[in-house]
Amino acid sequence: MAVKQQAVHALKLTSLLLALLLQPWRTFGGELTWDPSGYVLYCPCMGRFGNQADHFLGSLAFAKMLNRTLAVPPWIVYRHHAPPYTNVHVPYSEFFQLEALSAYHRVVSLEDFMEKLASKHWPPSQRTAYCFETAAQRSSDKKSCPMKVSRWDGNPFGPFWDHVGVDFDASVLFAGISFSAHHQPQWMKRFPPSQHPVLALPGAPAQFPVSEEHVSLQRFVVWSNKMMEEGEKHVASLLTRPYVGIHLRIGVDWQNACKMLKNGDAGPHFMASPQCVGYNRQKALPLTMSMCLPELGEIRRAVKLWAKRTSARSVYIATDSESHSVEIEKLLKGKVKVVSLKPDSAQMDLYILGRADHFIGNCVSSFSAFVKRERDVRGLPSSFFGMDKPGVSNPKEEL
Ligand SMILES: Nc1nc2c(ncn2[C@@H]2O[C@H](COP(=O)(O)OP(=O)(O)O)[C@@H](O)[C@H]2O)c(=O)[nH]1
Ligand SMILES: *[C@@H]1O[C@H](CO)[C@@H](O)[C@H](O)[C@H]1NC(C)=O
Ligand SMILES: [Mg+2]
Repeated sequence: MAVKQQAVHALKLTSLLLALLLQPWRTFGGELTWDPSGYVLYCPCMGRFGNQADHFLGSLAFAKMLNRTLAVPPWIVYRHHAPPYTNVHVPYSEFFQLEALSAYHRVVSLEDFMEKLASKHWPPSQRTAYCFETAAQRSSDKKSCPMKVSRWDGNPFGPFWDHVGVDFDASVLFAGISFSAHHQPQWMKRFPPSQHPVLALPGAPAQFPVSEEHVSLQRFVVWSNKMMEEGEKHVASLLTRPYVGIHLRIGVDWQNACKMLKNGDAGPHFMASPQCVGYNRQKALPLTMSMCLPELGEIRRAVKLWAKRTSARSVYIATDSESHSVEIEKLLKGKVKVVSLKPDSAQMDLYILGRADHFIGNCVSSFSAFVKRERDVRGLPSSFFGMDKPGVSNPKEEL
């Protein structure tokens, strides 16, 4: 035990040292120095956690492509149904290790950027926003980037920049350029860091869902020690291995979303679905209703199959609404412990699903996609409702 702990310590120390060495602009006192290659700032203003995480991976790649330090934004958590009934801005490092990102590229938390660098190097009155001409169409003068307003009511844009303490003084518009690697030279030419040190954007410089080439960046997203400790405590006290983790994305908003598929208004590429039907549009597998919105019958079928295949001793249910735990318990004849924690923070569900011996996710959900990517990094098996083998259609039952 002591030896193991020492090893863990040594590992932590090594990674800390590595992180420090990989950040030459960060002195050993922890003081930040200005990066002459510039910064990328953005608001994770689209969607909830899963969407923000997809966007984060693309933004990380974008910053690296431009050789700019990424100012890592806090996560926006919407708390409209529980106190404090407003958006909460949770620092990246609450959930994940900021240092672990440094193995890929230079980062600083947006909070540190503001606190330690902005007053000197990006002072008020010199804060320029950058956006697509089309985005500026949303503003009243059609020439300003919509940093704090949106078509709707300004949420989450305004609260985000207010939280960070930023007002924008000017806008630079662009067009005919995209965030893909293809346009790297244009970005460098158009926005040299000497003249445009801080590229502050209204949204993530990335695609949703995450593009295929950036999926593997998930390996740099490492849970914080606090999350790991708490998560392991839950796993140890609630669950017996092997356990199957399932993600039920079945709430009202999802039922409405999946109606688009039912009505034929959505093709096989629908939200996070490339993760299971394949990224190639021409070759994409069919996306069935039971993959989008599994009915109780499909939930039972898949849980029974994987509980049997893995000789599961427990099942962990993460859900956006109902857990169906009574039905699942009955299905497994009381021999398998069925647990649904319904944690206050959705990230705890993600953690526990990530550590399961088998995971059954929802192909269309970016919340499930986070878990799937993390498990792929660790070589752990996953399947989806309606698709037992990722990338292979189930034998026909419906369409
Ligand atoms: N705790 C918990 N929250 C969930 C679960 N499924 C969905 N949610 C909530 O619903 C949100 C869904 O939005 P998002 O993360 O963008 O994923 P997507 O809409 O499924 O692609 C999550 O961020 C959570 O806040 C779940 O299994 N457990
Ligand atoms: C990238 O940025 C770093 C940090 O500012 C700098 O040292 C390095 O020379 C830059 N690389 C290139 C190719 O410009
Ligand atoms: Mg969503």
